[in-house]
Amino acid sequence: MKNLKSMLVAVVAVLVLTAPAWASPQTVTLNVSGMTCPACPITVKKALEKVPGVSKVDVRFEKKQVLVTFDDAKTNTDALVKATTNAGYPSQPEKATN
Ligand SMILES: [Cu+2]
Repeated sequence: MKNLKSMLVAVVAVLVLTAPAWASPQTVTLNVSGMTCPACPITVKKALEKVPGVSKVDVRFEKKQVLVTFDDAKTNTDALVKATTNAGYPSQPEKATN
């Protein structure tokens, strides 16, 4: 019985120590200087929405910015930048996340 109890304690300790950080939604602002006409944001938005983990894309065309909300367990800022770049719109994160 004593062994079982200490084993349980050990298992719980391992779970606590190795549990992955819970996924939390992150928002990043991407500066997309190539959005020069009102049709551009549609392309950028579609490219970002295709990235797994992206839950919201909010284009601020007048500021040439895109606000992207994503699950940081599934994707990251680099992947978002790549997605817009591959669509023909290189972007830069306004500030680094994590
Ligand atoms: Cu355009």
